[in-house]
Amino acid sequence: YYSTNRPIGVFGAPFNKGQPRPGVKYAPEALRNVNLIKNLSLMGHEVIDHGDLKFEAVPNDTAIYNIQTPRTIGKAAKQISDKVEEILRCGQTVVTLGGDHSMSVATIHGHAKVENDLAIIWIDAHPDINTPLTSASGNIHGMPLSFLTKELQPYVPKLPGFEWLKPCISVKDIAFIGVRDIDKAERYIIDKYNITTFTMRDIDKLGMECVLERTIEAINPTLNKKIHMSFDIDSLDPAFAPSTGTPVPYGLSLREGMFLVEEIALTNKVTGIDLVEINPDLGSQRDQFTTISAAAEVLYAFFGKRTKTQLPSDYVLPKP
Ligand code: 6HN
Ligand code: MN
Ligand code: MN
Ligand code: MN
Repeated sequence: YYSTNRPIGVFGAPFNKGQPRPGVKYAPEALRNVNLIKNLSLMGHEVIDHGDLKFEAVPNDTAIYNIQTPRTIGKAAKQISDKVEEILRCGQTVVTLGGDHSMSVATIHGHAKVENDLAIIWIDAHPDINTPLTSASGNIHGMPLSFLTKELQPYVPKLPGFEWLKPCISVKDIAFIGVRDIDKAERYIIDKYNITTFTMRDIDKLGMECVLERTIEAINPTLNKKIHMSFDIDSLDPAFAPSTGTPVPYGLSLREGMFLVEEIALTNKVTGIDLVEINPDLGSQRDQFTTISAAAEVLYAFFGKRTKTQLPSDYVLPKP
C-alpha cells in the first residue's frame, strides 16, 4: 500500500465540458458525501482537503474542429494544472477528483512541471489519444494524451484557450491498462509509436501481477521516475461502474481494479492520481451507489484499506 510519508492533497475538479453529459461534475460532491476524506485519514494518512475548483464559461466560445467550447475547457484546464502544481510543491501526493477525463491534460501537465520525468499509467477502457482531427465525437475527454505527447505535436492543431499548454511527456512514458474500445486513429498511433498497451485479453492471459511487472519494465524499469496514475472508472466492468458516460462491456472486475492499484501503490512512486468519469446522474439510484462505492474502494485500496490494519503501538493481546 501507499506508505511514503507524503501527505495526501485532495481537490475536486467538477469539470464536465470535455463530453456532453453534465452530471459528471457532481462526482467530487458524491465522493465527499461517502466520507472519502475522513476514510482516507482513518487509514493513517495525513489528508489535506483543498476543496473544489470553480469554473467559468468563456463568452463567445465558438466551436473549432467539432470541439464545442475550446476556450472554456482550456481555461479550466489551466486552473487545474496550476492547482496540481501548487499541491505538489507543498510536498503532497495529489489526488484529483474529476470531472471528465479531459482534466488529465491538466493534471499531467501540472505534475510534469514539478516532476520533469514522469511515467503515466492510464487505466481506462479507452486510450484517449485521439487528436482534434481524428476524433469522431469532438469530445476532448477522448484526446488528452495527444495534447501532452511531444511526438504527436505535428498532428495536433493548437486550440484557442490552450496556448499555455506545453507537451511534456513522451509516448514511451505511457502504459494503457484495461483498454477494449480503441478508435481507428488511436490504433494507428499505438502501433506506430509502439505504446505499451495491455488489453482485457492481455490481462486475462498474463494475469494482473504480470501485467503490472511488464508495465513497470516498459515505462519505469529502474523506478527512477515518479508515476501519474490516471484511473477512468469505465475501466471497470459496467456491472461495477454503471454510472459513467461511455461504459464498455467486459471490463475489469472491482477486485481486479483494486489489486491493480494496490500493486501500483507498492512501487511507492505515485505522486499524482486522477479519479474520473464517475457520473452520479446516470442510471438508477442503485447504479449510482454501486459506481460511487466502487470509485471510493479503488482509492481506499491504493491507500491501504484492506492490507493495513491500524494498530496502536501499545496494543496488547488479551489473556484470559
Ligand atoms: N473517456 N474514443 C471515444 C471518443 O469520443 O474519442 C470515447 C472516449 C472516451 C473518453 O472515457 O475518458
Ligand atoms: Mn478516459
Ligand atoms: Mn474511458
Ligand atoms: Mn478478467
